[in-house]
Amino acid sequence: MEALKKYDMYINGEWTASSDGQYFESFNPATGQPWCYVAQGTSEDVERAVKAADNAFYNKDWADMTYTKRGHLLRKLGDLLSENVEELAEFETRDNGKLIREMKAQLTYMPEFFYYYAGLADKIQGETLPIDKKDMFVFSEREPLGVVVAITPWNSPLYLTFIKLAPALIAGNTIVIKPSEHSSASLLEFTKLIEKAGFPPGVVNIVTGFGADIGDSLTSHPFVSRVAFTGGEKTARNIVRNSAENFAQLSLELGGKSPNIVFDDANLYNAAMGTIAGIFGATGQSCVAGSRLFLHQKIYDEFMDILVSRVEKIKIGDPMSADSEIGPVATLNQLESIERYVETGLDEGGKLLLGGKRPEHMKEGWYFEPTIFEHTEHNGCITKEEIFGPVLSVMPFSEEEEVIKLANSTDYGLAAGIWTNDIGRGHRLSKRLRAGIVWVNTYRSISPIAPIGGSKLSGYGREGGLESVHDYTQKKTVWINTSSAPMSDPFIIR
Ligand code: TXE
Repeated sequence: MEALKKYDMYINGEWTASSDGQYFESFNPATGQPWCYVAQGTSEDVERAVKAADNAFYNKDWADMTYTKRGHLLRKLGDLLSENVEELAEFETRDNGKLIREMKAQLTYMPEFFYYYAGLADKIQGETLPIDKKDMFVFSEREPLGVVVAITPWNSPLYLTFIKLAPALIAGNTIVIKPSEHSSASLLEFTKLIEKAGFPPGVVNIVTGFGADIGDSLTSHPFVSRVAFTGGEKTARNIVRNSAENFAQLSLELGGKSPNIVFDDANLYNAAMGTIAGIFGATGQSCVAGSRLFLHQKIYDEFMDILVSRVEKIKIGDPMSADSEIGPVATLNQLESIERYVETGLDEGGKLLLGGKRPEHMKEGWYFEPTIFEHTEHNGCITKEEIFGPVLSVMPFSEEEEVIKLANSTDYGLAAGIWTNDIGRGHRLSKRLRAGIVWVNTYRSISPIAPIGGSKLSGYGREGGLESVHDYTQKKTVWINTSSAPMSDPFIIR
């Protein structure tokens, strides 16, 4: 049998094993079999990585680098990414089961994140202040925070790294990235491009391993100024608690239970495609998954015919095949959790219209059929909790006010979809829905220019867009006394 590929970590510009030389297996969800080994980081490795990032932050090779030059570096990284889309797509598909067609499309677009932030490099500027004191010249400038920690989940390892990495670096920070133990390989492959682009050693460090082993030492480390986290609620609570130790600033991008609302005047075909994109794209393992579908009762039957007839034709298969439309879920744990939710949905009296089980023709690997539940009321666990799998809950409504209330009756606040041809209604609802992202007549659209993030149990902070760069900086205010006159009374404020 062929030996499994082995990945080391990347600390201070060097590839390194963990301090105790341990590796763990990473699985291919399409086969359920291990396909590579990844270095199992320890607290000592965290210490090495954070110290390397801290040193690099003060080292002149990075600290004195002009913003323009940092922009060139980031652009170069974007170019290298463009040249390596095919290979990186394959690594991510093998490691987390995401469709190769989606990965190629995603990674073909991803260089835009680097180009966008590279373009902002020389616009990270301060202001002169119209100060109300005589003989004082006062200005502010934006400076980097220091060492940033990025913690990413398994569902979109590269994208969710890029959206943190690009603004953090362009602002002049250094970074330690901890990818998910379930999907570290694509980032480690991408790290070879970071190396090639020529970032000084220690500016980007990757520590791999289990969150339970190294998460605390990473997020509570006194040298860490900011933690950018995407993942689950339980981990987020832990990170918030740890921030009481080092007062690290946080951005938390957690899950959702996002509503997709279809009105009777909508283009039903597009709305059905948007519904499928929302809940069955990425096998439903998306923070913005449109897992609650609210259908106006006038078009309920017509819409369901369109939806169901397309979902029945969805091709479940090997994610490496270009024609597969649903691949496996990323972990066995996640698959079993989805199965438990389906059981609960049935126990609660939901009507299972489609799916609800592992597909018979895919015996190997962690596959699950696209699943649709119909509910007459918006209550019960599966209409409230994030399932993070291909499970859709459908509910009818008849009035605008009613659906706003239903859509907002969730502990989450990440995303929402509205399908209507009434432009006024589109605007009205966008305002009233409690969600950080609202899509009208589209779903799952992304861009580096448009921030993402949520409220309530979906977390806080935004990623992407201009403000994201500002989040990776802090303002410094500088006062210059332009007068040479003798100082007056030193015991009063000036
Ligand atoms: O996330 P975890 P899990 C949701 C989704 C899913 C649930 C749990 O509902 O079912 O969260 O997923 C690292 N300190 N989302 O358990 O554990 C971990 O190693 C520091 C939504 O996989 O939070 C990984 O790198 N870090 C979400 C990262 O946190 C720790 C995407 C995420 O893993 C840690 C994923 C600790 N104590 C899950 N423990 C989205 N917003 O897209 C773990 N980690």
